[in-house]
Order: sequence, then structure tokens, then C-alpha cells
Amino acid sequence: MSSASAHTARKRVLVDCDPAIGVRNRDLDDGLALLLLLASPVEIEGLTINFGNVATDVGVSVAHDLLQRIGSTIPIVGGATSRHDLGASNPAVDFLIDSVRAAPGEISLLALAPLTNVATAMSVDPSFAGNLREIVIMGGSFDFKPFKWVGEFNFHLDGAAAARVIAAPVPKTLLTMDVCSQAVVRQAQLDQVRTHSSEFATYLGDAIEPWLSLNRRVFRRAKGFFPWDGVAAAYLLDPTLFESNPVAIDVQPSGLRSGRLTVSDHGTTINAPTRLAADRFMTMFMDALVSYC
Ligand SMILES: [Ca+2]
Repeated sequence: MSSASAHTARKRVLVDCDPAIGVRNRDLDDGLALLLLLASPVEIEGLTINFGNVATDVGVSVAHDLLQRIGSTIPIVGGATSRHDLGASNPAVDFLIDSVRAAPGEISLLALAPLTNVATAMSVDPSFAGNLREIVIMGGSFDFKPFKWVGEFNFHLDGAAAARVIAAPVPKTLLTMDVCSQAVVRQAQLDQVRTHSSEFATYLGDAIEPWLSLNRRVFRRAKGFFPWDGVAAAYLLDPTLFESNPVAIDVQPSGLRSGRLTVSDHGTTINAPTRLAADRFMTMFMDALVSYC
């Protein structure tokens, strides 16, 4: 791509995710991240669905429901249903591979779920990783307790996939729990949505309210909940929100501590930002969410 077109062309993005917005007691952060992206000047080429927050077929239904509500017709393709699917091709893996083959060097991959689909694409097509422009991943924890010891959710559910993706030869940015937890969705943000009376505002408020309540009661997060995947999506939209931090890491591929990160001189160097401009992020995030209301 020439430097002139790089300034005018919209960033092309594939999103691998495990959406659960609207499903009782499940994290809605993938859904909020998708709403942020779809309100922003990027080209979403398609969604591939991995197991994670919910079973893959539920994630596919959730994605269809969400996109229908906002009038989006981007492709949604279901993929891996468990970590035992690692290495076995599936429709999501085929979609990822075909999309990247058709536009080598142009597509950014945003990974918001356990990395089974992404790692499988890398093993089925050895040119897949090298043909990506970059990978932006929500996963891992350096110091966010207790996940620094046991492994963060996405990485823990498929540690082998996470280890393979982190080691892959492509520029990578990892948004860990440490940086994603610097943004908080609070009662004030719910109130902001509830000031609107559209059908979508009611849907969004009804999705946010029980998750906010659950985080306060069960997870003892008095202020609110962390929009993990929304923070990762924001990196694609405005990397200046973050302080970059090159660091060499390894990922524990299996066992009780599957997905645990360790800083290691022998590891793979990635960018793992440690600081988020949280106020600027929250303004961008809420402006996007309210734009549908
Ligand atoms: Ca997710």
C-alpha cells in the first residue's frame, strides 16, 4: 500500500470473538466492542466466532441478533467449539484464511476470544500469520490477581493456542487485564444510555444493567465492570490512547496454569501496553454506544 492510500483507506479488520451480549450472567464486552468498531471508520470484513463466554452456536446467534438490531450485514462464521478443535479446520478458519489470502499484508486481526480459531488458521495455512498486517489480542495478565497465577480467561481456555499465536511471526499487540481494567463502566454510563428511549437504548441498557449489578454483588467490583474487549478494539482505532511497551513473554501452554504469562528473555517480543488514557477511551466508547440510541 502506498503512503498516500494508507492515509485515506479505512483499516480492514477481521474480528474473532465470543459474543454473549444479552445472555444472562455472561460478559457483554464483545458486544460492546463490536458496537464501538461498527460505529467507527474501519472496515469490518467479518466476524468469526470461537467458544468462550458461551458455546459457539450461541455466540453465532448473539452476533446475528446484535448486527440485525443495528442493520449490519457483515458475514458471521462459526468456528471452534472447544480447545480440542485446535488444529482442525472449520468454517471460521476457512473464512479467516481466505480473507487474508485475498489481501496479503492489509488486514488487522482483532482476537477477543480464546485463540483456537486463530491458532488453527496459522497451522492450516503457514502463510496466514505472515500475511496479516497485525494482530491485536485481548488476553493475559501480568499482575491482575488472581489471573497472574492461573491464567486469564481467553488464554486459560486454550493455552496451547495462545502460546502458538504469541510465538507467530507477525506484529502483535496484547491488551492484558492490567491495561483493560483501567477503564470502568459505571452507573453513570448506564444512566447515559437510559436517558434515551429508543428500542436499541432499551436493549443496551437492559444488557448493561444486570452485568453491572453482577460485578458489584458477586465480583465485588464496587465501581462497575471492565470493558476488556472494548479496550482492545480501541487500540485498532487509536493506538495513541496507549503507551507502547515492548516485552518478551512466554505463555504456559497447558496444565492448571494454562495461559499464564511469564516475562522471559527467551520469549517472543510483543507490544503489551501498560497504560491507557482512560478518560479519552471512555469518551470514545460511550460516544459510539450512544450513537445507536
Ligand atoms: Ca471476548
